[in-house]
Amino acid sequence: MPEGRIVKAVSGFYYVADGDRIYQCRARGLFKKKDAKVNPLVGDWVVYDAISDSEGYVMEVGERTSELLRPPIANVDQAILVFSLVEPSFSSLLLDKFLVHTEKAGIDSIIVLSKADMARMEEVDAIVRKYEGIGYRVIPTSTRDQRGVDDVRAELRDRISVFAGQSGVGKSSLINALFPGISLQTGDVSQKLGRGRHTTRHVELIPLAGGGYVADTPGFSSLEFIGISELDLAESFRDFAAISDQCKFRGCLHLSEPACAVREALEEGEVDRERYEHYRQFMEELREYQRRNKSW
Ligand SMILES: Nc1nc2c(ncn2[C@@H]2O[C@H](COP(=O)(O)OP(=O)(O)OP(=O)(O)O)[C@@H](O)[C@H]2O)c(=O)[nH]1
Ligand SMILES: [Mg+2]
Ligand SMILES: [Zn+2]
Repeated sequence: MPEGRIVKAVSGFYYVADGDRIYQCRARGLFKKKDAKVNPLVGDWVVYDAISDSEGYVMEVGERTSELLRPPIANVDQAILVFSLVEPSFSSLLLDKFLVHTEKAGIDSIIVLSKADMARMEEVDAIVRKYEGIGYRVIPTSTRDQRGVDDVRAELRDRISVFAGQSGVGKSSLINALFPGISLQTGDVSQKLGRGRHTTRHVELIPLAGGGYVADTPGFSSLEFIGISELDLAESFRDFAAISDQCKFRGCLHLSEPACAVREALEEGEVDRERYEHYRQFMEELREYQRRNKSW
């Protein structure tokens, strides 16, 4: 049976690309992988059964190299985390949370700071310095004056990249600015709420003329710590993981353990205090999530 890749999923249909053809498929039955159900995701390689030259059934989902639940996508190489500087205003809390998920998934992240045309330079520089210090590539951009657009484009070549971020930050606008051949729908930000209007409704992988794919995704603003352990959380903070081998205890969670290198670095001002506060807050949220979802 032929194989292809799911490039779009909309209300129970999976759009499977095979060469130049797209097959609108339904899933046949349930998929099992190591006794767990798997739902097909955009980005999945699948075996499908064609029933005409445009329709078929997804029969089998292939092994994944990576998977994200939010946005739901498999087999991407990197995440372009789009965070606007204004409208909606920049949230380091949400950024730190996104980074937990991409680190856990083993996906590289590039931080894009959008709407730089509306922000003060000092504010932009401070965010760039902070996250570059942790080890991320940070690119301020604007689709109004085109700054940063070439730099982002250079990062996308021959790779599969997913654009993720809140509604209204300008993910679709940026993809349009990067590739003039693509014209995705964009929407304005509600003046009253300061939020986007959820213009993009589904995840879609778009092939790039020069090689590679980009996925536009719907915006979202909350993330739960599904499938993440306390140690995963600690390890997903790159800045902590880099020095945790100097903690006295293996598996140190950097909370109240003695001789903790992360807390010492915090006192020395070498670990960012806001990052550490977010870490503690996430640990609380994670524990709360686990309490609520305990299987008795
Ligand atoms: N000032 C300014 N506005 C921008 C920029 N990029 C996008 N916008 C505006 O931001 C609004 C939201 O843009 P979208 O591209 O629809 O945002 P999105 O992230 O795709 O939103 P969802 O699809 O809802 O998740 C639109 O009004 C854009 O014109 C920018 O660089 N500068
Ligand atoms: Mg959009
Ligand atoms: Zn520690």
